[in-house]
Amino acid sequence: MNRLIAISNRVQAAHGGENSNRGGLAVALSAALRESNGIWFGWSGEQTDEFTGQISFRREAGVATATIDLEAQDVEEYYNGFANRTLWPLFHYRLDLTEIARDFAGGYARVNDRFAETVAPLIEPDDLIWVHDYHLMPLGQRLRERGFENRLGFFLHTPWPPSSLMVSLPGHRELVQSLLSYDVIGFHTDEWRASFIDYITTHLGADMRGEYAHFAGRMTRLLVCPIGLDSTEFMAAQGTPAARAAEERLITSAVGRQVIVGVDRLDYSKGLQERFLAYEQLLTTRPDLREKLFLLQIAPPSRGDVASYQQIRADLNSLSGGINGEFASIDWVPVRYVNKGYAREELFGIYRASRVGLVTPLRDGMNLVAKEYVAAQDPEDPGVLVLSRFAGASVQLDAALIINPHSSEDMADAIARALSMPLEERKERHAAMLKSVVEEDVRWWSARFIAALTEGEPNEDRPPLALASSQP
Ligand code: ADQ
Repeated sequence: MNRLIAISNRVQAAHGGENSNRGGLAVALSAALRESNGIWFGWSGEQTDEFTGQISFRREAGVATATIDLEAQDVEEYYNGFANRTLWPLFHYRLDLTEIARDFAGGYARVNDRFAETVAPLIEPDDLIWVHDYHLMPLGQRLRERGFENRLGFFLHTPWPPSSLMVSLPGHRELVQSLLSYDVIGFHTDEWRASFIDYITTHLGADMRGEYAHFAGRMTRLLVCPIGLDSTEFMAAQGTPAARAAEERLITSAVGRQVIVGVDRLDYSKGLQERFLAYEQLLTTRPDLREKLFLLQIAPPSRGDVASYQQIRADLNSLSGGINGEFASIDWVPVRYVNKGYAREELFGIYRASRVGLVTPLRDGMNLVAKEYVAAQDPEDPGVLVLSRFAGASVQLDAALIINPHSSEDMADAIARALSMPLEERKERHAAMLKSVVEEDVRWWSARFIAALTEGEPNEDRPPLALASSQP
């Protein structure tokens, strides 16, 4: 197999220590890279006074990494700015939180150039290059401009927004057009891919033939390829001392009460406020359930430099405080709200001890927590997953209780139903979901994407298409 060079904003090896708060990408990519003996290139997370392009090479958790430092202005404009304050909210359908600023766009272009310039000397002619996520959309084009004809793939970990939202972004045409420099673009679901196709056919005049977008003499394969869990590694936590200790600790402290668990990065896309409100609704309308359950919400802060994240933190503090103030008794706290991360084995134990897994984002590319919850259950006595229909995961995990997170009543009903679901139904639903989690795991995902990236013939061998008239 050709060597793989993965490029993403951050490089975080997948065996972080205690309290590591790793995104789904970190967990998934490390597994893919270890198998392909590749290099993972990205930002170190460190700042430097002046950009030098100096690369630090390391080996972390069996993965070769190559990282660069960025200037403070890069971090502010590209990362905190265009990535986290413009694209992230826009791609999660939150136009109300989307901040548009020319400095952000300028910083984004500059850092994508810096990435291209710095990674270029590492690239050999036969390398497959796999770029990840919304931080680095123009990188493929930047590499093409430097003469690289390698097979280039891009995977979008977030949703792709509807065209009516996308056009709110100044420079949207150039940005999307730059994506068509890749040979393969991967999406988690058909829905995100369909939105992308709608944009490129409507606004760029691209032409779809089967899975291929044809534009300006190039072809790009648009692949639906849902990311999976490293289920083998995650399920190996079963029976480890750390998993058992976490499970027992939670069960002991629950004193016979049912545990409803949520595990999320503290992010407005995850629907945490709505979740708390639904839980409040449940306690209000079902007084018989009070004292018989509690909600354990684990949500380590993320992107604390961005105001909207400070706001959500304040909102959740106030909501959880309000619910506890209203309903708690001397020996019952209805919401346990924990702002820290846990090691993978501990998370496994926490999921396993919980009768209900609440995964209720307002919008989520995939959501790996849903898959982790399923993987951690005891198949003989599994808990129930309550899952938002707006998470990409709901396509594969359709045996969950699928809810609309905007409706507190829907969600409260689903929690109540989950709590009283008969064992046979729980087992049936769980078995269907576990099959998908195990069969369509992270190895399946990366193998599918890499096969698509490897398979295609070089683009320059294809007859150029006369699309000039359909260009904007
Ligand atoms: P994220 O938005 O980060 O990823 P998600 O898929 O839910 O979301 O992954 C979160 C990961 O972080 C999970 O593996 C989870 O276990 C871990 N995590 C969360 N809270 C934790 C805690 N308290 N302690 C330890 N670990 C914790 C983006 C997209 C998603 C997409 C992934 C992968 O937004 O939609 O599923 O990329 O493509």
